[in-house]
Amino acid sequence: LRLDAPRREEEMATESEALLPTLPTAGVEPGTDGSTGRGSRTTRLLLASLGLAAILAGLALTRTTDTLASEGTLLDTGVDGASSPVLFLALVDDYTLAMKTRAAADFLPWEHVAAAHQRTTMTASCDGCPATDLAFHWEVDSVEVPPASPATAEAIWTTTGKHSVVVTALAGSSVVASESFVVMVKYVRREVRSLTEEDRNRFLEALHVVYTTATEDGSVLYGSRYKGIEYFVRKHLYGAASKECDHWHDGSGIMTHHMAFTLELEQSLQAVDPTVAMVYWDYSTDDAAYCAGSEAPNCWEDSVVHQSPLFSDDWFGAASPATPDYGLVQGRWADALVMQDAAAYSKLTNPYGLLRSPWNTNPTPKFTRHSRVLGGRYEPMVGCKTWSSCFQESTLAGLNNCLNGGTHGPIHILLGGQWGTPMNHSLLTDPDSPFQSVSGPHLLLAKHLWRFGFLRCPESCSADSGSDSCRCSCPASLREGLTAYEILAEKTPVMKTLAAVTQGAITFDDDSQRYRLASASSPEVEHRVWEDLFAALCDPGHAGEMYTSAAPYDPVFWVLHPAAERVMQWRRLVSDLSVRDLDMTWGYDHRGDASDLGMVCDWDNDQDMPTCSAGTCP
Ligand SMILES: [Cu+2]
Repeated sequence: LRLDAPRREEEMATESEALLPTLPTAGVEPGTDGSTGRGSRTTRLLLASLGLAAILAGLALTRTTDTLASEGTLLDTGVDGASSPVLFLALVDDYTLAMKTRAAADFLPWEHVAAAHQRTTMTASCDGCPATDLAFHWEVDSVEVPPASPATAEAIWTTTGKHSVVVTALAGSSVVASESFVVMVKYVRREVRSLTEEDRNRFLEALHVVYTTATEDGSVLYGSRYKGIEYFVRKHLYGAASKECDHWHDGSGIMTHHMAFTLELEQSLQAVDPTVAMVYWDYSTDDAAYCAGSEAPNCWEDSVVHQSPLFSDDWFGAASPATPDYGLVQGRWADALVMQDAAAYSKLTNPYGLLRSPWNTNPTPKFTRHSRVLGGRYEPMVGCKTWSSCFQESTLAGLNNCLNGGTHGPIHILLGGQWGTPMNHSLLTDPDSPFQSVSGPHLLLAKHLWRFGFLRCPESCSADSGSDSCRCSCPASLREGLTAYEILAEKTPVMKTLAAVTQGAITFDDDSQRYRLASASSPEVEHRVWEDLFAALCDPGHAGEMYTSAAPYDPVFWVLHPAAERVMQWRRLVSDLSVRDLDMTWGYDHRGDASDLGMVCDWDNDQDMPTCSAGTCP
């Protein structure tokens, strides 16, 4: 896991100074003073990697306001320590007030925590001070701050890291107590619905800039940490659409890759607008609100798509646009386009030169979404039940698996969808077909055939060629006499998944060591069905971006993964607090998920076909 090349300490400090203006002052947004930015970049990296921001935002704490204050460090006021009055400081902002939480919870190592760029009210109280004529004097990072009321003052910290607040209690003109407090300032990641409208808009506006301003132009405007969306999509394509295997999703890298990737985007957003932090989408809330917590298979299309505020025009746009190409044409993202003529920029493009998966032969330059998969509705909504099952995991390896296929994979499929295959749909989508359940993983299995070399996609298609002539297929010449059965069961592990998902329609016969079709009346019938199934898998058709290796083109991509990160960090904390153990041995439980190939295909030979062998994708 490497975010960028190691750099000298001075360079890092300079960069953080440029990006993170320092000098917090009460109630006033400070200018770019740049005096003490050192260390804040490191702090932010650490913060995000630990996921503490998400925890700050997400954990339900029930501290009440009477426990908000805490004691500071006594300064020498010349008063005898034994009878000295004691000062307390409490910090709240609009978010912590609304959540009825204290900014620092018991499991954080800092007594006082404030959110970066939030107007924070500091309240002083004194135990043992005279009750009459009491006033407080405030200093934030050595700068005097006027009081907002007799016992309060305000601050807006614009740099992360440690800051100082000195509170002095005065009775008339004499000092009765003075104490110094350390305040730790952090970016806080919050649930998209819990943000104020103003904060949500700032986040979405910064994200929109990333989608509509190329890296080259944006880095001039916003500095070197700015990256445009094409940078992120290419990176994700190189990881996930590599022909040898999926480096980002088929193993324990799933969480580390996506956490670092999300952090990189967050830093690009902060180059545009330093007040924003990453936002997460807790979709179990939608399952509770619109599916009654049932995780019902039809609820996505029937309810969530229409009712969730996520998919309003000024948030993330329609979840299933009713346009001919399923592209978004209205709302905030209407002008967000997939990069065209991308061959000079990326070694992976689709045949039209669009920066999307090579096997996704969709010619539209818009990013697309469809609420159905090959005409059917198969993936259930993910709710609290499924998240809770992840929480029960007792090993990090199990958690890595659960946070991959179980909880976040279905959302990619639900939002992206798949359509436009000319094949015999009824084999997969007919309610009476024993292969109905193959629709869901169809695309994943087609991708396996692509990696094994049986499925080929055109290198290029001209803009005026219709989509019927620009399709992937399994050329007969590459089969070299192999039957569909041999390809599915012996040359590739596809039949294993087919047997698993069809639940009894395909069985393995120990005597003959062959897969059998339970309903086949003769070997000829069985042979024909294998050929039909193979043919059905030989065209991925078109898929919405979220269901592809170009998924970052859909802005929802970015709010999906922090939800998994949050649960992982929560689970780790629960273990740290000795509430429930988690074996932190690094690893991944391979559980036969359809996307988990478990093999690596070597294309660096001089053959037409790759050499594939069992292995973990590096
Ligand atoms: Cu994902």
